[in-house]
Amino acid sequence: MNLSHIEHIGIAVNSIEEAKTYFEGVLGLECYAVEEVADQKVKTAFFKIGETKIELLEATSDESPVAKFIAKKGQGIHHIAFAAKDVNSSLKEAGEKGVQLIDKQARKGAEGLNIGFLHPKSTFGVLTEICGK
Ligand code: CMX
Repeated sequence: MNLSHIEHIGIAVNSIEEAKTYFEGVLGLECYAVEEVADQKVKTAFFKIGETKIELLEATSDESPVAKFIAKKGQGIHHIAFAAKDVNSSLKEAGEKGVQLIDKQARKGAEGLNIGFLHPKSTFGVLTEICGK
């Protein structure tokens, strides 16, 4: 699939403001962007460490996948995102290899990146995002 690195780890939280006290105040990571992704019904906050980002996810609606996740499992790691050179061809390859796709085609996510998800039922319980420019 031509993946280069872990682009980000998504963490579902009840409140970005509350969670910042740990990620900024204790870990010392700087929040460099806060962005609402209406399509995904989430507000996001980004922190960078090396090549990898931490993406805090706060639901903006009860219908948000993040609200459903927290209701079921509580706060915690929601997804892992891998950087790909070409998101659409990576999704196609995963589908051809039998992985259940949530997205057959990339859509626009936070930071203007192309994103597509693989279903956790076929990725050993880890919601997996493929993302790239
Ligand atoms: N990680 C692992 N498992 C998950 C999961 C997650 N993040 N979210 C849901 N599941 C599991 C549930 O626990 C449930 O398992 P069981 O059947 O064993 O109980 C199953 O998947 C179905 O869950 P559900 O609550 O009924 O939710 P849906 O089927 O309606 O949706 C999913 C699940 C993954 C298809 C949906 O959340 C989705 O499309 N996610 C991709 C988009 C997304 O998460 N966007 C937010 C982040 C966007 C961003 O980073 O910008």
